[in-house]
Amino acid sequence: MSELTDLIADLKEQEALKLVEEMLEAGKEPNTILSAARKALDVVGERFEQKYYFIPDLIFSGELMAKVASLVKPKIQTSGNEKETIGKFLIGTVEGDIHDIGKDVVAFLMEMNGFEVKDLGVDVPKSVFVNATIEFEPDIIGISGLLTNVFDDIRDTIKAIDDAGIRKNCKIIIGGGQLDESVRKHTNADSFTTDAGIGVQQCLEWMGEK
Ligand code: B12
Repeated sequence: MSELTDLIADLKEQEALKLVEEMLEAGKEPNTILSAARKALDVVGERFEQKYYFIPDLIFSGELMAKVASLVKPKIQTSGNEKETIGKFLIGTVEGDIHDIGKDVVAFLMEMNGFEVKDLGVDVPKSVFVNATIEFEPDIIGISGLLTNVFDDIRDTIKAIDDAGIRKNCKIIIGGGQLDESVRKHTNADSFTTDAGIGVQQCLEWMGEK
């Protein structure tokens, strides 16, 4: 594990944020920093499962991750904000799930890569996804879900979009740390990812195909 991963996993806020600033000053890639931070949150999750960390620690780690992301974002902004809009991206965290840090990272990166983004927030009912799809007419819909017990809600959301007859003009990508190909199949999404950068590449590819 990197030093940054260790510091965040141990919830050492001041030291972690100082190190992020130093890494940015030294020219470290923003994505390297974000992925080291994400690894740390996996460790936090494991410690939570082992009952070594508790809910307040999860909350604290989430806040720390959000602070890291806000330090890193301006560096990403300077490297690609002059592009024209290349498509519309609708995103939200599925009903039953309130995790939003990963979703916010994706929304930000998509915007930086030229997408017009509409963010529906967290705990989004399927009817809200359907109505927003009708109104916003996205090229791509992103659904975030981190809890294994919301996989059926993701499937139901995608089914509702299908049933409304509005899926033919858009692709659907799902994202979250617990996802894999079997969940993609179960939910009938077009693609899945556990990594925002890969998700953005997939979306850019889709826009190239259009
Ligand atoms: C922080 C945290 C919280 C915070 C969330 C704060 C917030 N504002 O989001 C709080 C304290 C609220 C929380 C609550 C809970 N949590 Co929680 N939480 C986490 C933790 C530690 C980190 C999540 C995180 O932000 N990661 C960092 C981000 C950047 O990573 P990410 O979300 O995976 O996103 C990346 C990719 O997945 C991808 N991505 C994500 N979404 C999307 C969407 C699209 C379209 C795309 C393209 C890509 C993409 O891009 C991101 C960047 O690369 C995880 C552990 C983990 N390893 O994920 C547990 C974890 C997700 N939580 C867990 C649990 C159990 C809960 C609770 C049920 C606990 C409880 N008993 O109350 C509640 C559920 C509340 C609810 N209804 O949603 C479990 C889920 C286990 C499971 N199998 O379902 C985990 C895995 C911890 C664990 N190992 O036990 N949690």
